[in-house]
Amino acid sequence: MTHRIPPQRVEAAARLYETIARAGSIVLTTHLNADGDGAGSQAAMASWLRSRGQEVWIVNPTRFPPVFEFLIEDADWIVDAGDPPAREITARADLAVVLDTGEASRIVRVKGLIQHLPTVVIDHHLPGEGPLGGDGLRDSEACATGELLYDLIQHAGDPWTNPMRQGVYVAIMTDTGSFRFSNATPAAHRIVADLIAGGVDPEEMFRRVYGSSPARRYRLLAATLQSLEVDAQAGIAWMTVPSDAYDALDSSAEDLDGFVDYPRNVEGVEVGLLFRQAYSGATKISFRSNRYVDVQKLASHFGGGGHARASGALVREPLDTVRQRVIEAARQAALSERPARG
Ligand SMILES: [Mn+2]
Repeated sequence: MTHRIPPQRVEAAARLYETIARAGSIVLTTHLNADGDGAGSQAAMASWLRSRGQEVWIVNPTRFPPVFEFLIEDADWIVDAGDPPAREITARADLAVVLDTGEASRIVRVKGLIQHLPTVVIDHHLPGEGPLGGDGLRDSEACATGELLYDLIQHAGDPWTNPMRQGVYVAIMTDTGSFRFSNATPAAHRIVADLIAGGVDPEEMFRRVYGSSPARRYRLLAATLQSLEVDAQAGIAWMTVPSDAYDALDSSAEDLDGFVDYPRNVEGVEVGLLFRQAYSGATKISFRSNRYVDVQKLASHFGGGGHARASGALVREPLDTVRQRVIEAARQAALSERPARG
């Protein structure tokens, strides 16, 4: 049983493919602090388009995460948005493809670089408040952006190479929490089965992504776990990343990957929250839920968004003032959305 493009995506995939096929030079971008889905999808898409003889560049708002660099066939394809070549490349490109977000606010400084270009979006997030225009392939039913990219490449009928398979595999592996979350759908497993049959080594992918954390990540986790608080009555738990430890350890955003799962996984907890000071005067919040609270809705009250079980927000207010309001909103949501027993 192989995966087939869901009927609701066929038309969009066909249109998007026509647009992409016409472009000689293409810029790929994703949201700030690229995760495995954003970075893996970019890696796969870059390999795919290069194999077709098209010119492709990856220009992200923040540094391409080193942990996913092994997925990129040629390091020269990555161009820093702040460097002069980014300006030249985007000036003469024909098309911009935004992956794993549809929000202008999440590609920050890349927005200015690509605003003169026709832009398409490949994304599986629910639409937020500042959607990017343009055609594309958007479906919040997809487990990951990598699933949509798989469909697009299948539609194109081009041969799969190993770098293409590995990028899509890592996209799906990371966004499904290594096939544990509710988005580990039959489609996700069918696609991954196909990728493994094609030569992807699951053990190697897992080790390269999760089995090579710098020691500072665990030291920061130890410091952050000290702050764990639980409201057992409401079923919420939260932690705060200590800024002093973050700075002292010379940490980066990718070190925090998975931290929010600790409060979420506390027995009896429905909503897990992670707070951190993003830069002076701004607070980053990660929201997770287990069964019934829609954290996309919760995050949208704070200008954020994402998915029903995993969302995020960046609030331009100091940590101490925003934290209490978020905890209170989460408490209300957990209590009011709790299903009646019976
Ligand atoms: Mn994603």
